[in-house]
Amino acid sequence: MSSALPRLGAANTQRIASPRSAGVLHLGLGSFHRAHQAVYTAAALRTGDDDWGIVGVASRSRSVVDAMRAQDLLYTVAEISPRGTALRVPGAHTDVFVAAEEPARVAESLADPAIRVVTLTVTENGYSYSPVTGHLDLADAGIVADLSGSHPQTPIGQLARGVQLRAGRSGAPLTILSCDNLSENGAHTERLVREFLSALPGTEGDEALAYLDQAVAFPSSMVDRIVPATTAQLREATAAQQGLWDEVPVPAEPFSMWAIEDRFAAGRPSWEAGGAVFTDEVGRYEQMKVRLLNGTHSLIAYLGALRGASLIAESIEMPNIEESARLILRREFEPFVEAPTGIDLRQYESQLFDRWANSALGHRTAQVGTDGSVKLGQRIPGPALLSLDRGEVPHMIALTVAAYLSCIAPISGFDPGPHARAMIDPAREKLAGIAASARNGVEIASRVISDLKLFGQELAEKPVFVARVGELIDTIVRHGVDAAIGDCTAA
Ligand code: CS2
Repeated sequence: MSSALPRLGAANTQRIASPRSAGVLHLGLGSFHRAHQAVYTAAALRTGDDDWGIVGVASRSRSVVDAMRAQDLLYTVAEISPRGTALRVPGAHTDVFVAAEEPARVAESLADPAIRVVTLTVTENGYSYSPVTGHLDLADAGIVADLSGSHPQTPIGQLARGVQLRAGRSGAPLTILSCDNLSENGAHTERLVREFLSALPGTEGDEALAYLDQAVAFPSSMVDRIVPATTAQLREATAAQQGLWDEVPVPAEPFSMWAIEDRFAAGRPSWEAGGAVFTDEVGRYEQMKVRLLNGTHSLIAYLGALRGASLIAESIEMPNIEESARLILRREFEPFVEAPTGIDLRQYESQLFDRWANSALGHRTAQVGTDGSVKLGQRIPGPALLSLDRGEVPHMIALTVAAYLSCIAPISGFDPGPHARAMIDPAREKLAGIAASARNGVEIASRVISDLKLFGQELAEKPVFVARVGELIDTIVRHGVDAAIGDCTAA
């Protein structure tokens, strides 16, 4: 029905920006990028710096690229709150393409001197690093292939190959800006690109490594906006509100934050026009966000999924999950977070509860629970170790890990329910194999945390933590998730 409406396009839409040319190459054309950096870039372009348009690269999927091409590169951001939905069309892109279809084009674009900033949103799982060591995973099939071939598929391979080409051509300065939820994401990305170049045979990577030393900056940034996956229902609602058919609208909460280290090698868009903060305190912003928001989000997702909640908003409405979220924040995260100047942590936390409770947004527990084997490694070991060093057991963090393992690697005979089964995880098969042969939760926890070192070497060596996780898995299996929550809230 709605597809009979005119298609969204340049002739029938008010857009925020109309770039003249591109200055940014973006890897990862997913919903998050389109509702976050693209909106800030549109605001920057609007100030008159119109040569900072974005070339957006999707890794494999055609759907967004095809739809954007059919819509003059436009799409709608639907800002959804219980009070209503506001629609905006950023219009920051000058081109989009699929890397897998035009394999040489990523490096070619990166080598184009007009491109001065490369941004990335490829998720925690897109960096091909080992959660155990934090280093590039040289055994990863994608990295092995990218090291030997010239058409890389992994983001790190793409960056490294593009940097090689740029180094050999113009050698023009460049900034590579990670926008993923990794702590110290700038330094992390730089290290992985360098490790890739160093792993190339002979002296093949040397010129690029010298170019990185001289002309490439990797600032860190903290990004924040809750962006669920698009649904058919959102397409219909957007069409009804707008009178135009948009195949790829993006849902987002009204809140948005971007804190960036102001260390750019060749200029940057004035993202502050969209509200971005340039600061020397990105580390504090990252820590605050990755622990308080993301760490607690994981707890809410896994506990909620086990209780049958499809949405984050449904989960946080359950009184014992809300209490768990309050306790993990107060006792296990907040003591180890230094607030950035001007931010009141209690106010930030109270805003988090409002954001999680945004029921109109439709953010799913399965989405937040996806990729836990990589995400939890960013969110949990740091604060868990700090508590343990003080002689305190971080019960709520242990509960998060126990709930995660119960969702992804359920012991035989335990059904974690449909929302847990819908979570995608690169380690699912390996963890399920461990669970299938384990006798109880204590054994699962010990094999995953201590032997496999899924959350790093240091946590692997904390038997008190491992035992607590194991005990909680057994409680979840024998007495249900509410009993495990009760056990931790009373602790
Ligand atoms: C979430 C994040 O999926 C997840 O793990 O915690 O995507 C979260 O919604 C964003 O980081 C918010 O900025």
